[in-house]
Amino acid sequence: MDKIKEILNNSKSIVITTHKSPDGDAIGSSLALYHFLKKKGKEVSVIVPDAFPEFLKWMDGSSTIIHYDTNSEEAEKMITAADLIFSLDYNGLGRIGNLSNPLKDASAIKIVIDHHQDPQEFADHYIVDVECCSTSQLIYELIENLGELEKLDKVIGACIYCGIMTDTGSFRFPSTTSKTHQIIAHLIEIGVEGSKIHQDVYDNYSEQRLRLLGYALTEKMKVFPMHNAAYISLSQKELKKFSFKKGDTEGLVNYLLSINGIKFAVLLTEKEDNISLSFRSKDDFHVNKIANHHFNGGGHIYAAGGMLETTLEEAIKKVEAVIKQSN
Ligand SMILES: [Mn+2]
Repeated sequence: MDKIKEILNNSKSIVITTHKSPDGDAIGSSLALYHFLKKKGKEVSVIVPDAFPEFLKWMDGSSTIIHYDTNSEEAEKMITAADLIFSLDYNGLGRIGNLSNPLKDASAIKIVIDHHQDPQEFADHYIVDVECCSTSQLIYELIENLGELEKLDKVIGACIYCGIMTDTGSFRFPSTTSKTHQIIAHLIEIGVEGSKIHQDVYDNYSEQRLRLLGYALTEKMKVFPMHNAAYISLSQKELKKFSFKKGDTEGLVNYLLSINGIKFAVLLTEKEDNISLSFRSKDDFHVNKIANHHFNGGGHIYAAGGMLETTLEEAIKKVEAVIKQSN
């Protein structure tokens, strides 16, 4: 912490980066750190590899975020000029797409703050806690350990709340600890409106998104009670039928785990040129290794992702084979 303090004191121009398809924790932790560093008088910018969902745009500062895929020139200028770069909520350069190129070349000091397993070596300093529920909680703890909790205000608090809420499935995943609840309690004490944030994130489905959910559960869910597993697959054609927008399938895979006895859940989504897979599990069933061994991916013990460069049909076959052999 002394080292981090020293680095922060010596830095003027700071860039915060996070992973592709940024989620609530990625944007929440990035903007929380952004506002905190701004309060400390730093020049700060947040750079993301690509777009993030509409339901995160209520967060203060979200409109200042630079998107690398559509504004690489500006992003590269910031990265070259930075003396400190934070990597939040990702454990390897493979998670940030082409943004890895300018990052690799940057002369700035690099600090990773993350809760994913097996961080790769691409930074100078690591604040990694794989037991921690979210990177947003790690940002709170960073501010706490720096002895600067007095700088924590409603704006920073709302970003942290959002990150913790989304990464813990609204405070119910096993990674939710008493410390998590103590942090949330503190955020509520300083005026963060939890129920408002929950509404902003979860109660803003389009009609089409809710219909897509209904269709996926009624028509596309396959359950394997003998293997405690279930999956849903969605083709491009089906997604288009429901006017799919980024983020519309977020959380869909979790519904499968609400079936009695189901411990292993998979969502397969056909993208433009590959199949994206999302895995969830509980109890003694761990998905990070499965994602890694069979699906070119990885992640957390109970939540992971993968990618196959095959047809949707072949990907479904592979998932069924893995389901049948793994439990
Ligand atoms: Mn996270």
